[in-house]
Amino acid sequence: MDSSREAKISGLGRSYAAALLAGDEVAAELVVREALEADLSMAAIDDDIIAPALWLVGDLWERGDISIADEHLATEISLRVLALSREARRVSQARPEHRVLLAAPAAELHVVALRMTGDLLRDAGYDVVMLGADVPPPALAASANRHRPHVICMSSTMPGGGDQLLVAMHEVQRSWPGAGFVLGGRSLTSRLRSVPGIEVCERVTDAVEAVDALVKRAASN
Ligand code: B12
Repeated sequence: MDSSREAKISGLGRSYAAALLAGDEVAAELVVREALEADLSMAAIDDDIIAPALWLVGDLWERGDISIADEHLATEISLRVLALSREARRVSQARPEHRVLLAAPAAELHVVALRMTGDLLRDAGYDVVMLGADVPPPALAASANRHRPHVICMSSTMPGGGDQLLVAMHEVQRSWPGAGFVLGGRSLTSRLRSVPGIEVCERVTDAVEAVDALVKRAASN
């Protein structure tokens, strides 16, 4: 193993042990999420991060430095983190099987946020189809019918763009009703925020989570 990877794992291991000793489940979960993002396998997380932290907890308990309740809490946190990280792994492994189509509606030329979103989704493993700026509703509907995306992301900046999005989504639903929608941009109105099957994002950072949520919801229907 190269030394930077080794240093990364031992740093994560120390942070995970500290989280267990502090009884901080959220911090423990964040460490494991960071490990997953660093592409560590579940086996490496189990063997090199979680197990050593629990061994340390056991040693401290034996020496009387922490109580049996502290040891139980550390174990409970680890069991919960294991379940959550396996679910996160399952979701990320399923992403390449899901297609996301991205487009800006008719007359909309602002596409920087849309491109950022496409890159983030691609990096997260989704199969991305980028249509870009100024896509009229019939063309978007035809493309959705052809590419059969699970989710369509759209961005709208110009005034009146919210209505353009509603027209576009309506047209898509007639030819490809299976898609969920993730929307962003400064022209979005509160009307759009309350429509079921639509996720509205303030920031591109929220896109992967929003797409994951729609994919998960579709799978459970
Ligand atoms: C670059 C730019 C352009 C470029 C766009 C090039 C391109 N390829 O995208 C060009 C030159 C084409 C352009 C044209 C125009 N523009 Co312009 N443009 C801008 C500028 C400077 C930056 C926009 C940008 O890229 N921002 C960066 C991105 C990352 O941020 P964002 O879009 O705000 O997105 C954030 C969130 O909303 C969210 N988000 C947005 N979309 C999505 C989508 C998803 C799926 C998700 C998850 C999240 C998400 O995530 C981002 C943050 O993380 C803005 C200034 C500004 N204040 O925004 C003006 C601005 C948007 N433009 C403006 C105007 C007026 C115009 C023109 C009418 C100018 C003209 N007279 O021709 C035309 C209209 C073109 C059209 N029909 O669309 C106004 C809009 C005012 C308004 N809303 O009423 C602005 C605000 C400038 C201003 N202060 O007047 N523009």
